[in-house]
Amino acid sequence: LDKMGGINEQTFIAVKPDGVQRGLIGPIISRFENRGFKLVAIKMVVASKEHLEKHYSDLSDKPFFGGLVSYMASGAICAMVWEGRDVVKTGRAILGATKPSESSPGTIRGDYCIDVGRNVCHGSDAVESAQKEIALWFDKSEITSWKSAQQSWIY
Ligand code: RTP
Repeated sequence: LDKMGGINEQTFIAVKPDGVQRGLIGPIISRFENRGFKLVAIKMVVASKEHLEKHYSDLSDKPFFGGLVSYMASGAICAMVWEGRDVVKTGRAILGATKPSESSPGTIRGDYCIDVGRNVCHGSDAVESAQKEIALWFDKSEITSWKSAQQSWIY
């Protein structure tokens, strides 16, 4: 087995407007950094409703869709791309279950929120959706390629 296999997998992680307002960008970044993942893109964005309707197009028939889009458009979001082996799946585990009442203590949602409509963070749910979301939120030129000096200690 190639020891470096899959280490270029990427996921889209966002700190939602409530997370930004509550000062949780730092703690959220720390959890991904501490795990050993590599931050390859980051920016603050106030997204338009049109952009968010595209981002959440799979949820357009849900009763909470309008409220979700308004909440996400209500302030600045910290948009990021994180890289590393199994980062999509592990990223979801770091975030915790969508419903805070089901997210374990030790996860971001399990430690920082109560309400599903104010659940502080987003993470792509599959490798294919990650690729779509990264392309929606970032231009290729905004995604860096750099070699972590710690890499040989992580893999
Ligand atoms: P996310 O996309 O934000 O990482 O969340 P997710 O995949 O874990 O959950 P998903 O089912 O895709 O829902 C997206 C976001 O919609 C909001 N939501 N509100 N009011 C409700 O019942 C409800 N259900 C979901 C949450 O903010 C959820 O993260």
